[in-house]
Amino acid sequence: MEVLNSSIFLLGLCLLLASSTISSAEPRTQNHEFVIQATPVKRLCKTQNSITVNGQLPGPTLEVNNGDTLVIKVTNKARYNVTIHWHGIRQMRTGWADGPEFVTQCPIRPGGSYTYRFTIQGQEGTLWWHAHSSWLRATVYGALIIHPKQGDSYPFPKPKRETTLLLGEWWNANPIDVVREATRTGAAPNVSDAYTINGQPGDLYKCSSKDTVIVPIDSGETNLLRIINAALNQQLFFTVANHKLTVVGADASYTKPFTTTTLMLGPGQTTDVLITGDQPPSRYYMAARAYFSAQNAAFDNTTTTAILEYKSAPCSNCKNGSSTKPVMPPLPAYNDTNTSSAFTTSFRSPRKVEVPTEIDENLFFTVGLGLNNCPKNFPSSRCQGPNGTRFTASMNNVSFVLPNNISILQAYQQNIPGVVTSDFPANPPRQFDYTGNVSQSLWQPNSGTKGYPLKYGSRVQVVLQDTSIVTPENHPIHLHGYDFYVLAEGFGNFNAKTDTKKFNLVDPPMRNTVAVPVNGWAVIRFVADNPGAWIMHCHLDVHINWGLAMVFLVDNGVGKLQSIESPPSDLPLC
Ligand SMILES: *[C@@H]1O[C@H](CO)[C@@H](O)[C@H](O)[C@H]1NC(C)=O
Ligand SMILES: *[C@@H]1O[C@H](CO)[C@@H](O)[C@H](O)[C@H]1NC(C)=O
Ligand SMILES: *[C@@H]1O[C@H](CO)[C@@H](O)[C@H](O)[C@H]1NC(C)=O
Ligand SMILES: *[C@@H]1O[C@H](CO)[C@@H](O)[C@H](O)[C@H]1NC(C)=O
Ligand SMILES: *[C@@H]1O[C@H](CO)[C@@H](O)[C@H](O)[C@H]1NC(C)=O
Ligand SMILES: *[C@@H]1O[C@H](CO)[C@@H](O)[C@H](O)[C@H]1NC(C)=O
Ligand SMILES: *[C@@H]1O[C@H](CO)[C@@H](O)[C@H](O)[C@H]1NC(C)=O
Ligand SMILES: *[C@@H]1O[C@H](CO)[C@@H](O)[C@H](O)[C@H]1NC(C)=O
Ligand SMILES: *[C@@H]1O[C@H](CO)[C@@H](O)[C@H](O)[C@H]1NC(C)=O
Ligand SMILES: *[C@@H]1O[C@H](CO)[C@@H](O)[C@H](O)[C@H]1NC(C)=O
Ligand SMILES: [Cu+2]
Repeated sequence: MEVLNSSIFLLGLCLLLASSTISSAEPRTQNHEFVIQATPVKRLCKTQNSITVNGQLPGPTLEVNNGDTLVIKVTNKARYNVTIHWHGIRQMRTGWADGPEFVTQCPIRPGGSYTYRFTIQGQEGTLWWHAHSSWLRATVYGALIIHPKQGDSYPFPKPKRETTLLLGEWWNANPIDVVREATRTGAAPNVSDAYTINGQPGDLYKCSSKDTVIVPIDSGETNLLRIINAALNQQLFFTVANHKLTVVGADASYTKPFTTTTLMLGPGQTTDVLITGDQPPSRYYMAARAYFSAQNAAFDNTTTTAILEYKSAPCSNCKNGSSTKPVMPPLPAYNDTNTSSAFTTSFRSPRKVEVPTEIDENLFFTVGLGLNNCPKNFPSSRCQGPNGTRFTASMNNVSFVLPNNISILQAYQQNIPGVVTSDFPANPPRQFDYTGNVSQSLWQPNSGTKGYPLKYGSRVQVVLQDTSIVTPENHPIHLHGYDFYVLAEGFGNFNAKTDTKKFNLVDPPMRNTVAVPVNGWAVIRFVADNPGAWIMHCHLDVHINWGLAMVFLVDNGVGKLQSIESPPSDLPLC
């Protein structure tokens, strides 16, 4: 009896082991629950009722393998409409799970829920998720880490440790009140009170020392840092005292490794770097602060820090407050465009890639701000922008307006008229010296909900050109549903004759968000192989509010595998 039992037990164990080996190599499905809820959060000496996921700030980290499927049930127990966007996930044929409110779905209303289902296809590296509704992403965000398929490895030596660093932005006020106030007054919104690393401002701010994030390292080991700019409205420089950083990936695409001391990330961008414990065991600050390229505008000029701490540092975990003061790194000047540009032009794909060389759609989009004169029926309290105007922004002189009673994707798929028109201009309606002193007669854009139609499989090039209307500025432009190659970037007006020669058609980097240089341009290419309605927008939330966005309407190809899936039955309706 005993013998029989144990042999059955052994047999069972073998089966269990066999099945777990098999299943671990197969793609898996992960189920998660996200509860959106108000949670008391104490920062900078004050407690605020912040909107969080599951009471956490930042929210939970999702860790998957390439090929896995995520099923995330989002329940809204907050008092605001909400949606969640899985930033950088291609969402092949699953556009209904992309998340931007009124673009691919109506919001999940208070008390409602929606289950996002999607599969990771051919992506590896660091992405993140965030609310895509008003300014909720100030506190509703988290990391989405995609490991290689089970059994596959990184294209660099396996790091000893991996640490994710989410750079965020914190307001002492309720961020929704801040954006609502700006929408009412027409002025620029109040700037933030702090930047954060993994939700913590760090010890250069008041009441923050004891919660400063500690990143451990051992002498001699090489670790991977996954850095994500989740700030709402600010490009950030990031550096670590006395340590070099070797960039190996960005936006969940690997890059040809290069070494630098300073990173610049626009909101939405991620950068993976290797760091080696090759300095005397001690404590070193990791610091981030603004790269600010606009003129005559307020910005948050504070600095957030975490501490890189050698395990063998003298008294590394003294509880009596006598630990050695960390070494502070120098940071570039706030307006150091040279450092930003030196960094963003260093990216290459690891090897030769297949860039589309023939182009079906050659598009030229201006991106920039504007000022609307005060409408006649508005009191002056609603026109508190420069000289009694209201701030606005546009692409190709169209300031983007979201529908409020249906999503663009539903309207597009079901041919419901009067929601989105297919007449977004392929070129600016007027050509002018985009980076010069632009006549004020050009400063007021039109507004509308215009999409640019793309045939399935078309090869698309977009020149993104900053304008100096109101102020030149670096704009982090993010495209949903696609990764794209960045062929070139430069300053001044894009010149097709001379600048086309600078295109990297060999090993350009692949990204989902490109930092269009201040007073300059960037050129991207992608193949429209994912049907749906995909928003392309500036990832400074203040600029989205002002209308710096447009949508691509990509039609279905031939057959099921080239067509968008049917909408899920629980898709929130308006
Ligand atoms: C914005 O800042 C102004 C000036 O400090 C302040 O009076 C106002 O209350 C702030 N608005 C919000 C929503 O916090
Ligand atoms: C940040 O800005 C404030 C107010 O605009 C100014 O008083 C302060 O000196 C600035 N700090 C730094 C470090 O630049
Ligand atoms: C703090 O603790 C460390 C050891 O953990 C000790 O070396 C040091 O003298 C202590 N400092 C004070 C001020 O007590
Ligand atoms: C950057 O700011 C400094 C002063 O804050 C100024 O002297 C310098 O001209 C600025 N540089 C650029 C490129 O705008
Ligand atoms: C930035 O680069 C330009 C062109 O290379 C150079 O002329 C300028 O002096 C640099 N500015 C700074 C502040 O380094
Ligand atoms: C505001 O008006 C003043 C005086 O008319 C002018 O110098 C300035 O350029 C204007 N600013 C903007 C942003 O229109
Ligand atoms: C949605 O709103 C638009 C503009 O306000 C209106 O024209 C349209 O009829 C509305 N559609 C539905 C389905 O209610
Ligand atoms: C820009 O142009 C306007 C009118 O065209 C002129 O009044 C203003 O002085 C110019 N500004 C600069 C900085 O050249
Ligand atoms: C944008 O369109 C408006 C309205 O037609 C016009 O007044 C303005 O000059 C245009 N601006 C540009 C940059 O095309
Ligand atoms: C919430 O979403 C509904 C559509 O589902 C919309 O009618 C309503 O205006 C939204 N509320 C706010 C405050 O935006
Ligand atoms: Cu912008």
